[in-house]
Amino acid sequence: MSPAPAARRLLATVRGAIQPTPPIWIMRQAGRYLPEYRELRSRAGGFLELCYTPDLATEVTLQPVRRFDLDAAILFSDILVVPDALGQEVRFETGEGPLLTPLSAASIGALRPERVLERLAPVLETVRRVRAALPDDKTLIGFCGSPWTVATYMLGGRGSPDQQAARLFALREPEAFARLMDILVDVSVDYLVAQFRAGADVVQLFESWALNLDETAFAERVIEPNRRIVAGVRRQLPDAPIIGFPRGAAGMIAAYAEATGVNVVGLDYATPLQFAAATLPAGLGVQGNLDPLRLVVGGRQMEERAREIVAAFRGRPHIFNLGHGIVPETPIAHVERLLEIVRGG
Ligand code: 1CP
Repeated sequence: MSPAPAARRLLATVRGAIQPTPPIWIMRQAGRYLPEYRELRSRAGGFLELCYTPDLATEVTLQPVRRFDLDAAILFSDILVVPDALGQEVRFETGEGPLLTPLSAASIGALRPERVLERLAPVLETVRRVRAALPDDKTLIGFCGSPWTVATYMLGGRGSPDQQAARLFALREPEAFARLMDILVDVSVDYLVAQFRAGADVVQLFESWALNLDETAFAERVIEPNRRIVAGVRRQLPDAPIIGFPRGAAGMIAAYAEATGVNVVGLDYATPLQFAAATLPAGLGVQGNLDPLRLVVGGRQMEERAREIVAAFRGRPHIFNLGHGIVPETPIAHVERLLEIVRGG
């Protein structure tokens, strides 16, 4: 883990500082809305090759920070490099999103957790190169997918609106499911510790599919595995700063924050501001939560809501962000305007 110069505003906020204006990064900030990303992507071959080529992945990580002077870089990679490194077949088809050969109870035993760090060595090399190239005042965010979210792809074979394949598997095959979650918890701990050691300042746990779960399932599949990851990382790196993003946690958000011990909880855009302010403990940091489509439309629809979000979280550690990933149609000028607003314009 790098030292924490006071000048790394975003890192200081994760550690509990309250800033005059919130630091900002943008979920999925490196991506197809940027012409420089599209240009490099067209030369790179496949998406996984891009993730596993440190030169190119470093360049793509730095692009949005350079263009917008954001407060943080986020490692350019994907949550599905972990199943790929475990030996499951993962493909990214243009326009289709990720496609995996779905696991069965029997094929879980064929996963190869002992090889994960070796296979993810190029990603860790990207972390080192980004940290070396990044200005000292910028925070570097590493990440992994949380076990339930990664498992929904491993079991369903693709993203799905209701995660039905994984939800049925977890109920029908509780032992095999628990084995899969144990594997994902263990490799995630090792992978995140390795990212910190390579130069990440903060890591984010992406639980993008925390929705559609009853409270029992949420406690077992979301809270408990994320808690184990946070505890496992901190056994090796006691003060490791961690952001948790349980998208769709709704009424379970305070329970998630308390039980996992994350420093900052990421709020999706459906989370009401006053509900978050009232239910989350006073000193806990929050991140979010502008609807990405307001950034597509811009103008009053974006500006008024952005100001409401800033106002609602004044007085607690707050990192400004979208409430989910930026979409490819987003005009660059709207991102520039959002930064002016968040920085007091
Ligand atoms: O061809 C392309 O350019 C592919 C588009 C793309 C990109 C740019 C994918 C495929 N992944 C990424 C990069 C990525 N993914 C980052 C890079 C860093 C940054 O933010 O700039 C990160 C953090 C992710 C994380 C990720 N991947 C999540 C969690 C965040 C979220 O949006 O909920 C998820 C769910 C994925 C899976 C995935 N990978 C790619 C796509 C299109 C998807 C979503 C598929 C689906 O809807 O199910």
